[in-house]
Amino acid sequence: MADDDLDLNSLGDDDLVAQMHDDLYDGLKQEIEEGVRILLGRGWAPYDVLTKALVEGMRIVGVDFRDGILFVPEVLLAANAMKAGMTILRPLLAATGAPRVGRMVIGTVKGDIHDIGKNLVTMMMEGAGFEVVDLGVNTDADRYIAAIREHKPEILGMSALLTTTMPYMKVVIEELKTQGLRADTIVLVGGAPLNEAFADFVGADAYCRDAATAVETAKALVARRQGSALVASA
Ligand code: B1M
Repeated sequence: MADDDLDLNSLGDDDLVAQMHDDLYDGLKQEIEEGVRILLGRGWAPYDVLTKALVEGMRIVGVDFRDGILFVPEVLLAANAMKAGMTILRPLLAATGAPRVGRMVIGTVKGDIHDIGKNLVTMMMEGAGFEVVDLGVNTDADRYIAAIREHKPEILGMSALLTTTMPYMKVVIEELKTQGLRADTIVLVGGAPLNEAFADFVGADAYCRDAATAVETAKALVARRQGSALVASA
């Protein structure tokens, strides 16, 4: 047991999830790992553990960070605890046996080091059968372009969590055009401060509000492109 005072196993599902929100808030990595294992052991789907226990917990952290109740060091601990939980879930989300449907290069844009959402998108895309090349954080246009030339993905995914870094997506898309790569690359963008209007403004193909939407959008746009290619070659 990770906590001497509280046996997480003794809690019902709702209380356990509420406790996990508190533990994430307090950055208690071991407790989060234990909670994730308990929920999985009770037959919870990995996606439900992810969204109901971890993502919702991080949403609460975000509110208090915004309101000046939590500060960077505390939020970093919460992020580490969340990542520990995601590490347990990752192989389970990836092991769906889905046939390979395409490849995506993804990265958080230059100046931005938030990577939890991007990592979540990566996990879900892998689970849906996409091969994902993850460039990490603080990715400049040159690195995106080099990765596209090297890996020839159908999709480029960009993540930004800051209003100050999201405009950089336009820089990358303009560079794709300059280099003659835009027409062959589906560009998907996401991150908490974005919306559809912004995606239109920067010239992306679609805005994805969450990881599940990213998967659905990627599948639909890749299928549409493959359909057009078949028609063109007929
Ligand atoms: Co930062 N931070 N942070 N932070 N941080 C935010 C983003 C903020 C909204 C907090 C707040 O004020 N409420 C605020 C931004 C305000 C703004 O721009 N208007 C903020 C700030 C200000 C900062 C600093 C400037 C703080 C400082 O230093 N004074 C600093 C900036 C550092 C930098 O990047 N240069 C900073 C630092 C940090 C930490 C390092 C402490 C930590 C990051 C740790 C890490 O990622 N490894 C951190 C965190 C954790 C947050 C919050 C609390 C949580 C972000 C998160 O992980 N959410 C965040 C508050 C918030 O977002 N409400 C905040 C959970 C995650 C699952 O959601 O990332 O939205 P999200 O991803 C979703 C969707 O958006 C979508 O799918 C995901 C899954 O469903 N999605 C995509 C995301 N990317 C996608 C890409 C796609 C598709 C979908 O491509 C196809």
